[in-house]
Amino acid sequence: MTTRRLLLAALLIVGSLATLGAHTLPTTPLEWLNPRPQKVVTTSAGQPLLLSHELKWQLVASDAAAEMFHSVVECPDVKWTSRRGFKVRVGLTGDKAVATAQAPARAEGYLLTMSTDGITVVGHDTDGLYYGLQTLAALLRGGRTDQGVMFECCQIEDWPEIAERGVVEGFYGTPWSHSARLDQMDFYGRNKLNTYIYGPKDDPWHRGRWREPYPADQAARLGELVEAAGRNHVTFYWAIHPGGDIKWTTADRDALVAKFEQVYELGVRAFAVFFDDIGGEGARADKQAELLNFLHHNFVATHPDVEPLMLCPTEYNRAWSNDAGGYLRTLGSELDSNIRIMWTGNRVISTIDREAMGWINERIGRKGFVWFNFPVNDYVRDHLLLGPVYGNAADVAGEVAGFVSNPMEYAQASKIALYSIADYTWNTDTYDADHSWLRSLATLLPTNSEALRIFALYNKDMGENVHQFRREEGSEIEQIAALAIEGDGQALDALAQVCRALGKACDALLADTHNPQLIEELRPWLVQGQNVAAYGGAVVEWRKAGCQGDKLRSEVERLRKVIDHHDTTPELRHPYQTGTKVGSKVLMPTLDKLAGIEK
Ligand code: 14T
Repeated sequence: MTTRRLLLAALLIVGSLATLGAHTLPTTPLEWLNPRPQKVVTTSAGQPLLLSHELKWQLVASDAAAEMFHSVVECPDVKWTSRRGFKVRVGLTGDKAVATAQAPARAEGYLLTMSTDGITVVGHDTDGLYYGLQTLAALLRGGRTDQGVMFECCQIEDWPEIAERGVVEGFYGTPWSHSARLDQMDFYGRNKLNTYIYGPKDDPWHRGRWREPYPADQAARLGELVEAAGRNHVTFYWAIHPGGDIKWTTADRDALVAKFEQVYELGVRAFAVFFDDIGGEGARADKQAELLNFLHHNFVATHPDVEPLMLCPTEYNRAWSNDAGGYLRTLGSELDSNIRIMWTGNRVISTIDREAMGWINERIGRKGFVWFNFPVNDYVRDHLLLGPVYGNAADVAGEVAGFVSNPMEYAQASKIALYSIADYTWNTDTYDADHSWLRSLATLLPTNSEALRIFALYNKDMGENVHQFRREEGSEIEQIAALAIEGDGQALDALAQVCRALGKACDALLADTHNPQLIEELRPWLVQGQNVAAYGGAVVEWRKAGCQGDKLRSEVERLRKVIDHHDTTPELRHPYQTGTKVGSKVLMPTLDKLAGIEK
């Protein structure tokens, strides 16, 4: 290598390693808010004010608003008074408590002002008030100090860009546990997600045994879940998947209504019918439309508190639709206009843009309801999908009826993406995927956010798959990798450093106790991360020794076998997990190339 090239190499390496660590986390509670609000004006010029513990607060609110306030905003250190205190005014636009203050006139909108004179939270509607209080709660949590609460004087005007935002538990594999779901509901409330669609493929009473009522214990849990959803202003949709064996008879139709009635009795007020991944008789558009219209007239319309129906069609993405067959246009013209239709985009797994929505909306005569198949990993179960949520367009809010994400069977790990789904669906036009991702990691695991970030860098892409959906992974080490393969010593050192950082991150995460459930979910991949790190260290050592030394070589081969063994042997794997891959896009191929191992 010439001196110039060496210099260039050194610069590239320093640059790449710097971008590895180049991330700016917010410094103020306002900047930590998720989703990011539409409009924030600060009026204390970056100077936070202190509300000392000595100060007495006075809540000015109707009974209903006061109750909502206390259920959302914990104020453990606050002393309350009924007169002449620091005023916290809470109410809907037009309420006496908030005088002339007005929330933005949009569904779920709110206004929050914080100043030395007091705090005012105004909702355009009760959901808006709830979200205003969630924002206040986050600011108070973030500003808590020993002396009192620090806050910046500010005015926030906020509303969501997409009306229905959330999650469809719609994956194959082990359904989420009851406690995981309860925990999700709180997470949705805090992050302003308002929709949860219950449709795990492997709940027998959702799909295979859809005609049978839930047994008592399962029914009781469903009831608890609906209640938790309500507390968090989340609409709980219960989905049924009858298409596998449905006969278009009155008997089956009545069985469906009976099942809806049972679930209604448990508190469910929103229903969906899924016809995905089926063929044959169940897949007929005219029959599906007839059934849904029947349910609309004979169930939804007769229960005034039930939401419009939701349908997941059999042709739920463009690649699978047979335009000449007219399936989608039949649904479009025959389905009652109140019924929503789900759509995954141009393919089963795809990101959404205006063009994709234009295509479907024209066919179904309404705005499609997006079923976003990320971070679901049921088609690539050897991979975790912990990377940023990117690729959905900034200008689709007006073209979709709703936007829900299908997650991984790992409820905690899925929150990395769901945090950003909340951010994107609320503030679609200014969403910043990378920044949202960093905030997400730090919020999920404040005790070890940097370790989680480093680990996640090697758990983004899903590898080759039938859906041809890929994610960026490892671009920050690509230059180092190329130079190392050319034999550059500094690049080899840099690669060893990358591996050490990965190994340390896995060690730290395995020892973390902040979120044991998360660590349990990640465990097989954390152990594999340690294996990859050790292998990388040995490979570099062997290369730096000029590929000499039997002991170094046999260590390389031994450590490579450890990775293979861990990947292919189900000692430390979750049920249905097919393998354990880490760093499969760049890191492992690079190490294998350096080791002269063909995979
Ligand atoms: F209904 C849909 F919108 C949908 O996406 N259905 C399934 C879903 O349950 C699953 O989690 C997701 C990701 O694997 O994709 C759909 O399932 C498939 C897709 C296929 F292309 C199952 C088999 C396939 F061949």
